[in-house]
Amino acid sequence: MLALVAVLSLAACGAGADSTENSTGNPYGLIKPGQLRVASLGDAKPYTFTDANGGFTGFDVELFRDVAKRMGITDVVFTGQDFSAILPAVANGQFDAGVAAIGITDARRKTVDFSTGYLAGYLTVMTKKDSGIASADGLAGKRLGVVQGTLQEAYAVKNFPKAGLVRFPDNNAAVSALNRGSVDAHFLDYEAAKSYIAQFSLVSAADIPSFDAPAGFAIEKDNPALRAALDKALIEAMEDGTWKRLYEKWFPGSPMPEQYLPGGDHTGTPSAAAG
Ligand code: SNW
Repeated sequence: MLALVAVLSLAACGAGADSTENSTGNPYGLIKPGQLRVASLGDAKPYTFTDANGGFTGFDVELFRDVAKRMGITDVVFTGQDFSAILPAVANGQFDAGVAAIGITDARRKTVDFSTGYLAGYLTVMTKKDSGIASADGLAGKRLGVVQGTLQEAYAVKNFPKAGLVRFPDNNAAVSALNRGSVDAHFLDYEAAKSYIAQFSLVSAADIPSFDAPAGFAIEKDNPALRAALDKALIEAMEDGTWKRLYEKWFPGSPMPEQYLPGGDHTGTPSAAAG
């Protein structure tokens, strides 16, 4: 009897030690324990882009690194993809996360899960000063660039039926086409547009609210531990003012959605911010 008790307690110890090791070794089920592999974009300044040295930076990149650090992870590896490749690559487990101002929608939720939202803003129709396009109505009969797989593409298909859509793999290709006149306008995220507008003396013809699709970090489906850890860290970053500091650094002068500021309802539905 004593011997049996001894064997049982040894077995229990063994099992306990194993499961402790598993849960501390890779609690978030990452491809490589202790490392976050992220699919991102090299040309969506100031959200996610590569600097002169080829390193990834921008609001989303710095926010994600901050969130990862709160989870105890400093080894974060960003890889540039075409936008249309990011969600499929996350869905099939090639990356631990997708980070690129990716709006949370029900359609996308069919293939991936998302963290809570961390950014809500506008979709911008960007054009040349002399294009004659002064509003979304002016797009009738014009060629409009969109990046494949974006909300802009879906919005344009639905709402700009008279525009001729030209699909591009990335913003840089679309902006070159705009600058050389092979498209009349390009439809992209507001802050990225602001950056190209400053660089190439372009103008905005329309800013369309996209508050119903706040950006979130995309992760593979059915990984509640990773999702909960990202949400906890994101909410901490909002509450202690880190989100605000990064927002002011990367989007100077842009209105700030209140729910992401300290004391805000961090997981509430975003709405347009006052001034
Ligand atoms: O829906 C918006 C959100 O409100 C915020 O303004 C950040 O951008 C969005 O998530 C839309 N972003 C596009 C998309 O999700 C394009 C992303 C990209 O070009 N990187 O399709």
